[in-house]
Amino acid sequence: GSSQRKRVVFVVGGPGSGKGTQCDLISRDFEVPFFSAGDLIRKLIAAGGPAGQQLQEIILQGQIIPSEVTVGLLQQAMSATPSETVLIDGFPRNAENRTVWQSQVGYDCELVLLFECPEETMMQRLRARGQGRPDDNEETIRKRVQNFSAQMSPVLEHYRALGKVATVRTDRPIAEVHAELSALWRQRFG
Ligand code: UP5
Ligand code: MG
Repeated sequence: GSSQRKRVVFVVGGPGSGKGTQCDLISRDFEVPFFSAGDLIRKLIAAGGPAGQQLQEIILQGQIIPSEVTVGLLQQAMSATPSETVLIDGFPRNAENRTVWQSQVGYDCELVLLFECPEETMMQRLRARGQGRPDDNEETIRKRVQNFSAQMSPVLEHYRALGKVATVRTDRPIAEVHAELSALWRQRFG
């Protein structure tokens, strides 16, 4: 049923660290569905309405939208897939995200894949991306990077204490990062 417990893998890392790119590849190779919190939020905004406008303003400030909204979107997406394992890209972003997930979903993730990338590299990638995301402007990019480093530490501390964090350096060619992630995935999940 929809409340079936799943094996959840969180993929976290700064903006432009390569989360979407690598989740696509893992999803393809291991046939595991992935849900991007950011994509789900952008779809909700695109659907229109005053609530969407408020969310868009938060995103343009590089801030994190209310946890209940994001967790609701992720729950909805997860309940629609029969897969036992799911990848979640770009969540949690702060301590409150994590605790709301825990109370709303009722169980924690199994693994956190942390993408480590120098800030300057991430910013260069986002400047160069030019796929028309409204938050890819210089001012918002800077705020996204700042908020990531300011707000993720308690989340990572929590998961490190549980031995759930696997760190991957992502300032390398896409194929190299993917090879390392694939090996890690095979080792963990067969
Ligand atoms: N690229 C990727 N890998 C590369 C490599 N190894 N070498 C060279 N280039 C590489 O990659 C970014 C760019 O770099 C691309 O052009 C890619 O080709 C290239 P991508 O894979 O898109 O990186 P990703 O980490 O996914 O970057 P993204 O911009 O999506 O990260 P964000 O974390 O900023 O975006 P997200 O969509 O997750 O969130 C957006 C906003 O939504 C947040 O700022 C926040 O306001 C809001 N949000 C919430 O409030 N709550 C949430 O739970 C989630 C989001
Ligand atoms: Mg992304």
